Amino acid sequence: MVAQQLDALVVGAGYGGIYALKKLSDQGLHVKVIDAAGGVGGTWYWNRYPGAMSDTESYIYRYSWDVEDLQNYPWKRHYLQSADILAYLNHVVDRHNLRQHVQLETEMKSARWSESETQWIVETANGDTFHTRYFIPALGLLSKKNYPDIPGLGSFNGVLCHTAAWPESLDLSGKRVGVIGNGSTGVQVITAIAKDVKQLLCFQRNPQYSVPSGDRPVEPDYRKQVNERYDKIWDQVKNSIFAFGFEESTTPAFSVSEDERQRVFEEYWRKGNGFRFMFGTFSDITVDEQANVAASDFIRSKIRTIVKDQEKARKLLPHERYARRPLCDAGYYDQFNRANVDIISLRETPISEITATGIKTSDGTVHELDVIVFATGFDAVDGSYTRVAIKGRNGESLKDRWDAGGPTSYLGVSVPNFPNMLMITGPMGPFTNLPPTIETQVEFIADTIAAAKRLRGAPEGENSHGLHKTDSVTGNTERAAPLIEATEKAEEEWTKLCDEISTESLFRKADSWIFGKNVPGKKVVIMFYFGGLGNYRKYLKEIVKDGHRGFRPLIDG
Ligand code: NA7
Repeated sequence: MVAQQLDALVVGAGYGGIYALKKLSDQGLHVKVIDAAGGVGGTWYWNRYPGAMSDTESYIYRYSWDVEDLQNYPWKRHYLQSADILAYLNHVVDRHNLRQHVQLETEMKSARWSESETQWIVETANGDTFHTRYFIPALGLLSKKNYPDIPGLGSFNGVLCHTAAWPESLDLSGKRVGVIGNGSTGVQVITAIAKDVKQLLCFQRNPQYSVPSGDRPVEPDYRKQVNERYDKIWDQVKNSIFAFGFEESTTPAFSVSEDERQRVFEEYWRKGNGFRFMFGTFSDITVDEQANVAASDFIRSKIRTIVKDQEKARKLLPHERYARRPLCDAGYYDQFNRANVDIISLRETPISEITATGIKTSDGTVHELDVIVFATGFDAVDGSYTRVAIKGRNGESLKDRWDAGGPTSYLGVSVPNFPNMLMITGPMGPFTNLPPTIETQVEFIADTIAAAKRLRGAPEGENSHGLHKTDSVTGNTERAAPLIEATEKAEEEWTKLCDEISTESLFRKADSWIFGKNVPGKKVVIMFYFGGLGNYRKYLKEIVKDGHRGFRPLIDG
């Protein structure tokens, strides 16, 4: 098959990939997006289980750059279901005439840097080869499924599925269903299917804290107010920490009276949203043990009140710190008041095996099931990258590099020895509502490419690395823009900064995917920048002002 020559190949057609395609095409680059999926949507294409919902409010779970579309595109509820998000992203692709540049059902198999050609050679499972100056992985944080290695997995005679590969035709009505896992996904799927199934058994290892989402229909007046304030809204979002559209609290939990503390918790419980409850109530829930206990106690008291069966309530009560990614739901705890829904504590009776007819726990019981749902999450962040063979200078493998030193990067964007590989949401990017961070990174990448391109005419000897490129398809040699590549020192300092910022965080003490603790054998390391989107954006601005500090020289001294 003939190799295709591109300026930029974007891998992944989610929020990041779609915007990168638009932005880089607008800059005059010849760009293509490939995706293994049969449609655009990225994470949302795959996660189509019942109840799949973004827990960022609708008005900011979208792009900020299409001002006209912001005013007109409809959203009916305060939160978007996966189908709404897919419809929105398809709408954006069509509205901006991008579909012609998206090649679906095309899985990247490998990407290799060619020093002689100064470009990337990307091969796909279909047998396509792309030669591209810029390689833009937009692979998502949550794309490689975590399928626990439970004995007997292959012996089950019923339907077995992971939430991130939901069979479209699966009808659960009248079925006996077991759900393993109760993170964000498990809580959503359990809440959505409980009313339809004959029996629902929830296999729970560690109970988590969930607060109401506050989802409800959008009133016309609310929409009008949002439309009128959109500029201010984005300004606030992009300068905040978590980019969730609320002001993060600056009040420590114990700087107010007990009555006031309870009043605030109650107010935020009623408003809804997990992030707002964790970070909008008080400033120190995730850094101060006493404040954390106060918030946990409040949620535990709610669980005790909602769940009528005290044995079920006992099993559902979280015992860890409230320090994982905060969850919210559309009535999760209420589902346990249904006679057909029960909770199995895997701390008391762990799964011993999966049998032909169901799940066997350590007490010898075989829980008979028709369907087993794995809501067991992802090999998150770096897992999206290390499952494909990505090789930089001198054939260095990204997987080997990250296996040895942890999944590091500069700014979540660039890795030394992987020139012109510019990641969207790579490891060490901001921990936030993602669309605004994705936009920030795409704009930074596009501006950096533009800056490099402006140097194409720089005199010989300056910024000399990679200044000549040979088009492997046409054979022509021409002056090329300098390569974009973080220095080892910059990566080291950024990693150190990310680590230092998270030192105080109680998140470090929880066994969640945020630090890679959910996958057995995975290195436990910081994988995010916890300094907030506002600070990240300031940092990027300063870097650009300093001539792309931390990158091998892009701008003349
Ligand atoms: P999560 O948050 O990683 O949750 C996975 C759940 O699966 C969690 O309850 C785990 O229990 C459970 N799990 C994982 N492995 C096992 C085994 N071997 N046995 C029993 N239970 C297991 O993934 P989600 O998909 O819910 O959410 C990921 C992100 O997607 C979320 O944060 C949002 O950003 C969207 P554990 O608690 O570890 O004991």
